[in-house]
Amino acid sequence: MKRVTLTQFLIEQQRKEQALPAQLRLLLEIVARACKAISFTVGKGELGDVLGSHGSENIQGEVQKKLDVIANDLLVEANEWGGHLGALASEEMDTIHVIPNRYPKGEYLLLYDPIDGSSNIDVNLTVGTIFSVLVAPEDASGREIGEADFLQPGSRQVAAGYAVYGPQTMLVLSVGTGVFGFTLDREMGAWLLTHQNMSIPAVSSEFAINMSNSRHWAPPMRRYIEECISGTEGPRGKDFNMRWTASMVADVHRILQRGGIFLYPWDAREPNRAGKLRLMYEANPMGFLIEQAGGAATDGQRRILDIQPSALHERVGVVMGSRDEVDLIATYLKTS
Ligand code: AHM
Ligand code: MG
Repeated sequence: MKRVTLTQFLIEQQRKEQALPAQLRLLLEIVARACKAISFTVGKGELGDVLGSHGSENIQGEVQKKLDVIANDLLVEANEWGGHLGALASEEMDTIHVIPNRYPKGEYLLLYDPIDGSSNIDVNLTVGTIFSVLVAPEDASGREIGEADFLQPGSRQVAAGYAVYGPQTMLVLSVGTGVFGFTLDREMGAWLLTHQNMSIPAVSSEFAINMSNSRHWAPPMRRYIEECISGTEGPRGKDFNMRWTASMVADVHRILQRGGIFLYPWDAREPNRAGKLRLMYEANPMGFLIEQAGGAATDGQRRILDIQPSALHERVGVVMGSRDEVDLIATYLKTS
């Protein structure tokens, strides 16, 4: 069977009426190439001496794994020479990385979480890379990009996606015209379109949450999960299933295909109603994909993509997936 490659797909998007700009196409190809390199590195595991701790901490006080650092460096190296970026930002870097003067610069801003689900690395379970693309504000042309230029709501993303390093490596991408999945053909080294127009069923009966945090949740969140667990006996009148992989990429990837809801809500341990996950590197790109696939994404109160960020590494509560379930939780939170 002859399949469409990622390059063909992107060129076709470029030729459409709402054309994908050529510079953005090149940027996405470079990100995809870096994800290919990360996939091979992840796949080597112990043989490549890439497992274990790097012995450093990131700005959020989390211990960095060797692979967090390797994947971050691969993305920086792959992207900084291309000529289409003004700067990039990463969950694993304290502040933004402005493209050095020895390279040409462009109007795009790239944000990413190089290895999402880091706690899975050393036990050979699924991890991924998440990325988001913004355009630098118009008044930034001719001056150096600053952190403030990145603080744009997720609705301004022009592209977002993730690579999932599971039994197969896949790239799932949206440029605002739906969600498309590409599987890495390891022999050819090519991304081939395998998942057209991915869409989330509105109704579902599967949830993903770290139940060990339940004592810290807000009461409406506890109510929602308790009602799911009470099955046919409870007010929902049906049985629910639970999955938690501790890798947002893997959980969202499942939900994009068979529906369900992913929750990492704000809990009482976090001040200012901030959750665990990062707005700019995790919630925004995944929220963009989920909406593009017909689902919904909120922090419980606000649409994720409407949130005006106030800091690069800002954290946020996350509720995303099948629209009906997200709406129900929003109702519980409003009436509490
Ligand atoms: P990471 O980017 O440092 O890996 O953290 C994000 C991950 C998500 O992928 C996942 O949903 C969550 O953290 C798991 O957290 P927990 O270990 O608290 O269940
Ligand atoms: Mg992450």
